[in-house]
Amino acid sequence: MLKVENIFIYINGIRAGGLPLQGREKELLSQLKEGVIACDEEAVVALSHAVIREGFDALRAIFEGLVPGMEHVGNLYEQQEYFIPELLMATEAMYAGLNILRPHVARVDFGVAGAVVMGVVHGDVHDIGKNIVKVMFEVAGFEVHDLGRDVPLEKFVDEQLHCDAELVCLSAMMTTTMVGMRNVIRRIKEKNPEAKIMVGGAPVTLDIADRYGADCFAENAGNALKDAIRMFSMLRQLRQQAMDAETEAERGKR
Ligand code: B12
Repeated sequence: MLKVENIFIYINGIRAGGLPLQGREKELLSQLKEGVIACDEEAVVALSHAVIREGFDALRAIFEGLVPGMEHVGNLYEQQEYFIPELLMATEAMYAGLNILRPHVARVDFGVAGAVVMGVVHGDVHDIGKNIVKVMFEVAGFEVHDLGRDVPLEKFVDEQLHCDAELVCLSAMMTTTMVGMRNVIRRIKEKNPEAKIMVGGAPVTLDIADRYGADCFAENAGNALKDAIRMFSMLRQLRQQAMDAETEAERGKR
C-alpha cells in the first residue's frame, strides 16, 4: 500500500517529475498526441495497441499522449483554426484510444478507497474531462458510480443516497451549465449534510466552488485524486477518533 505522502510523488510522476520519456515510448506518445490533433482515429487506435503490445504504461499514454492532444485541439478551436466538426472527430479519436488503454491501467492501493458519484451537470455534454478524472479515481481503487453527461439534478441526489457515496464529483465545462452546480450542491447537502462535494471543469474556480458551497475544487485530474485521498484519509481518521473516544467513555462508565 502506498503511504499518503508518497501519493504526491506518484501522481506528479505521471505527468512531470517522473522518469523522462525516452526512445520508443517518447515517440509513441508524441504520435498519439499528434494523432488526436490530426483527428486520425485509425492512427490513434494503432498507436494505443502498440503502447500495450510493447509493454509501456497505459496511464502515462493517456496523460502524456491523449490528454495533451485534446488540450491542443482546444487551443486550435479557441484560435478558430478548428471548428465543431474537427472537435467531434478529435473527440472520437481520443475516445478510441482511451477505450483501448483504460483496461490496461494498473491499479495502485492507496488504502483509502470508497464510493464516489461522478457526472457532468444538466445541459452539458462535455465529458472528456470527467472521464479523465474517472480514470484517476479508478487507478486509486475508488468505486466510481458514473452518471455520464447531461445529468439531471435529482439523479445526483438519488445516486448519492442510493450508494451512500462519501464524495460526489460534479463537472461543468460551460458557464451556463456551471451555475446549475449550486442547486445540485444545495439539494445533496439538504438530503445528506455528511456528503462531500468536489467540483471542476474549465470555467470553475476556487472562488466559485466556495460560493456554491462545494467542499473541494481541483483544476485537473491529478489534483482531484490528491484532494480526494486527503479528504478520505481525514474522514477515516476523524471516524476512528470518534470511535476511540466512545470506547474510552464506555470504559469510564464501567
Ligand atoms: C471538445 C469540446 C467540445 C466537444 C465535446 C465532446 C465531449 N464528448 O466532451 C463538442 C464538439 C461536443 C462540444 C460542444 C459544444 N461546445 Co465545446 N469545447 C470543447 C473543447 C474544445 C475542449 C474540452 C476538452 O475536452 N478539453 C480536454 C479535457 C481533458 O480538459 P477539461 O475538459 O478541461 O478537463 C480537465 C479539467 O477541467 C478538470 N475537470 C473536468 N471536469 C472535472 C470534474 C471534477 C470534479 C474535477 C475535480 C476536475 C474536473 O480535469 C480535467 C482533466 O485534467 C472546449 C475548449 C477548451 N479549451 O476547453 C470547448 C468549450 C468547452 N465548448 C464550448 C461551447 C460553447 C460548446 C457548444 C455550445 C458549441 C456549439 N456552438 O454548439 C457545444 C455545447 C454542447 C453542450 N450542450 O454541452 C465553450 C464553452 C464556453 C463557456 N465558457 O461557456 C468552450 C470553452 C470553447 C470556447 N472557448 O468557446 N465542445
